[in-house]
Amino acid sequence: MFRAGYVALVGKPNAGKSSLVNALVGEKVAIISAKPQTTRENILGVLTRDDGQIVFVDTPGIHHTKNALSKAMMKNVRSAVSGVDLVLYLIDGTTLPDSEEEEYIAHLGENKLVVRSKIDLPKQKPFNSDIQISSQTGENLQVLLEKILEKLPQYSQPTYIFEPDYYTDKSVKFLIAEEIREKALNLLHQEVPHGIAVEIIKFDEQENVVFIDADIVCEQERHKGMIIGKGGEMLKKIGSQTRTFAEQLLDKKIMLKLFVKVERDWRNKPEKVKHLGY
Ligand SMILES: Nc1nc2c(ncn2[C@@H]2O[C@H](COP(=O)(O)OP(=O)(O)O)[C@@H](O)[C@H]2O)c(=O)[nH]1
Ligand SMILES: [Mg+2]
Repeated sequence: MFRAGYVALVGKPNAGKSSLVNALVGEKVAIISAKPQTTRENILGVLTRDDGQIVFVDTPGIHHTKNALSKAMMKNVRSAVSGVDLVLYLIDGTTLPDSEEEEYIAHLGENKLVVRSKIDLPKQKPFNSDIQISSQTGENLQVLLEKILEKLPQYSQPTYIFEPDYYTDKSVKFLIAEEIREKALNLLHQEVPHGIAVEIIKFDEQENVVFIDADIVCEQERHKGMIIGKGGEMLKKIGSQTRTFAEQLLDKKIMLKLFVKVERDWRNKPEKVKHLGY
């Protein structure tokens, strides 16, 4: 028997959704950071096995701020949840669900699994869940996959939603832009990271080398200074860490040039949010 279907991952920012998708798919489709609201749009990660195919939909976290970027992100969450076969609701095991979350979970109905995440961490809090996992150690991930498959539509023969070797709906350009954003998020401190977007402005793939130019868009002149860093050190670090990922992804030499651009208050401007792809 073959099973195939769509599974959305929902939960608060930082619950570990993107880490879980990457761990289950076995490829890095979504960037990870300790800063909330890292994931901005829905990302598909596809796992294909002999007995089934699971299409994971990683979503931005559920949150309540009101700028144009947040609104676009929440719209992405709602659209992911409607029309999937199963929802995984993730809760960081070191926290307790609040009343809004409880209500949201109840409202999801039958086709859901409540997943306690990060069980490798000490100081776990008591709450009910269907399964407990750690993306870091891999604990219970195989059991989770079995539980997911059980809940997906059945077919008498292999019925693929996507080609078996396909693992994400995102382009190489998107994955590299996101990698730049992840490196910036993880290397920069303070208030800068939330206001960052990355736009690939040149992607020229030759036989042995790929030339990539990208803009890191920030909201203020002083943020620009922080992203560039003293003597260009910060920008250099972001670039070299991204290059390692891109070279593995494309199996070619990467010539990466990063620029920093100020777009005042872009997160409050719907047209800018849209232009930047969110
Ligand atoms: N210890 C531990 N940390 C985790 C685990 N899963 C995710 N994290 C961390 O939690 C933070 C948020 O993870 P992320 O996957 O980006 O969460 P998302 O916002 O729900 O997508 C990151 O710092 C991750 O490294 C886990 O299983 N164990
Ligand atoms: Mg995420």
